Amino acid sequence: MTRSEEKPIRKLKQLPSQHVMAAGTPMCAGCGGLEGLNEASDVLGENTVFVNAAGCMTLLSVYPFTPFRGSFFYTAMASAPAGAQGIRDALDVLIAKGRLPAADDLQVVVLTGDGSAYGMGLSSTSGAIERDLDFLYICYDNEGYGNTGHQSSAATPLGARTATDRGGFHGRTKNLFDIWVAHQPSYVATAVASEPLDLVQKVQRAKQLSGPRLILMLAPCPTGWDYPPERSLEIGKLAVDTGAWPLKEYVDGQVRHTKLPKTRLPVERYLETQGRFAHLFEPQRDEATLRAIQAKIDADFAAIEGSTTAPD
Ligand SMILES: Cc1ncc(C[n+]2csc(CCOP(=O)(O)OP(=O)(O)O)c2C)c(N)n1
Ligand code: SF4
Repeated sequence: MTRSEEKPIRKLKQLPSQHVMAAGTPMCAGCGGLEGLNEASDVLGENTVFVNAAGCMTLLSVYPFTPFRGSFFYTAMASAPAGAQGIRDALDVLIAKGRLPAADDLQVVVLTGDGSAYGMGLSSTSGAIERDLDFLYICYDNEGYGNTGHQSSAATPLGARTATDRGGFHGRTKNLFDIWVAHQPSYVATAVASEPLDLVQKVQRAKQLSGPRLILMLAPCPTGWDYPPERSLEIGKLAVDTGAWPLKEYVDGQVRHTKLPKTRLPVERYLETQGRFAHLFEPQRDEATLRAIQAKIDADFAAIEGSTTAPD
């Protein structure tokens, strides 16, 4: 279902010249998740209530300080979509009783890391989608339990060193995009802050729809991924250009790729930028793992060419 129409964002110049969120947060310098949230909140605007589960972004809004102009509601790690249900229901009741003008309605936006989105909160998310809850879920995916020291999560990629997999993660990485698509929600998209126009266009599309919607945002994380903070945007771009993070969206039952690399770079160009993959190169190359990472991307792209819609 579609909500009110806004002028489509075709250029970044259409966004406010200053971020809607205030500066000076306690997040790490160079946090890719924070940059993505800044871009998203410029589109969402002030009439937003963020429903957060414990993670790095919880520290954004610690009483009496907040960078948000709207509201922020903190829940337990497994329960953010249930918290969103309560808020959505309360808003609907107030509007139905005439105690809140419809024009003052709020977008209910769940904001969590991948630890919640892929794991601890997945049951709550699945139930919310099944109930057709009208909410947007923004997951900033730093591919680990960042706030507690970057333990492996269900989003951790093959070969990445984490606090719990010192020799590199060799489990199975969940595909959250496909898990959401299997629920047939209104909208699902991947994004990354280093592709800002693609990100804001997706947030705008999601904002104009109702029902369950996901923006799954890769969040380059200098602290957990072990690289200098000034490289976050470059690393986000390499994730897209090597195919490690394909940019796509699901809407009306179709998956569409919004930006395919013109010439896909070898994934090593992305891996070698981050200390979490250094053991794949030194003291000697781990050819088996490097080949497996590249083979997975090649297979994904072969499937893209075979079965999904390419960008306009
Ligand atoms: C039930 C529960 N278990 C563990 C914790 C401790 N904890 C707080 S933040 C966090 C990490 C969350 O990881 P993620 O969702 O990926 O977000 P990030 O920290 O990366 O932002 C954990 C495990 C908690 N708050 N609640
Ligand atoms: S640990 Fe990573 S995700 Fe968390 S605030 Fe720092 S850079 Fe951002």
